[in-house]
Amino acid sequence: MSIDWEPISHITKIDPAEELPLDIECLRQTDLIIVGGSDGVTRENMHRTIQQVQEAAPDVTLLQEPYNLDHVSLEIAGLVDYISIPVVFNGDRAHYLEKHVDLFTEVCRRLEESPDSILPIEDTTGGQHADLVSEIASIVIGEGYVIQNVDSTAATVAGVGSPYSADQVAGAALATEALYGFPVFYLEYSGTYGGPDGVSAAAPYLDETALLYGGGIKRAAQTKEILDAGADAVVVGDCFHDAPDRYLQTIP
Ligand code: 1GP
Repeated sequence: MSIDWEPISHITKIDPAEELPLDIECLRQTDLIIVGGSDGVTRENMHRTIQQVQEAAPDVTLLQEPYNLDHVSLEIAGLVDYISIPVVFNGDRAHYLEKHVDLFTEVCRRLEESPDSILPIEDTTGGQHADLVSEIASIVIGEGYVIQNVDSTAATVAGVGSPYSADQVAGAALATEALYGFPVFYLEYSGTYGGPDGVSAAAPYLDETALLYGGGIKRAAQTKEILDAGADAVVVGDCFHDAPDRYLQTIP
């Protein structure tokens, strides 16, 4: 099964290291929820947050965005619909290629020990790797990711030195779909509103791949501006944690 992006225009990103608002039933009004963060996230706060969110909005598609393999467990994976892995194009090498080779090397190691030790996949095949691989591929999603706010924690953690130009954003978008085949391209301005220019640059180069914009969305007019520029969905993070009333206004 893959995500049907057609009805999805508003995504809420929840940081497990931050407090949840007192009332989180408003999450039933968003179209998709991502739980993840790059600072202060532990397996415990990840698990707790995912449990609370899943109970509050059981019908909303739920993605876990782990920062490293410590955040992945059978219990957590059993509560979410997908595990999404950011591939930060403008991050440093340690957070791009090496990180993913390390991550999947560890997945292979654990699968050799016991196929269901890390992901909720059923080994009904006596350890036929081809079937295990296809089950893993149905759970794990790759996200082509560009971080444009170099002052954000996400940029620091991923070793992002400078933002991409509009031409580079377009190239990264095209590579995401045409080369990597990831279902998501995520333009990330975490903590600051970046405006529609990057979205306008990327949108013509994406067809099957969903174009997500995140960063500084606090008003309905910003959601509209980003969607009008060609994004499939806006991602709202800080506003959900800091101002739940205003957050509701960001939902189209
Ligand atoms: C962060 O892109 C998301 O990963 C959302 O950004 O927190 O600024 O809303 P904000």
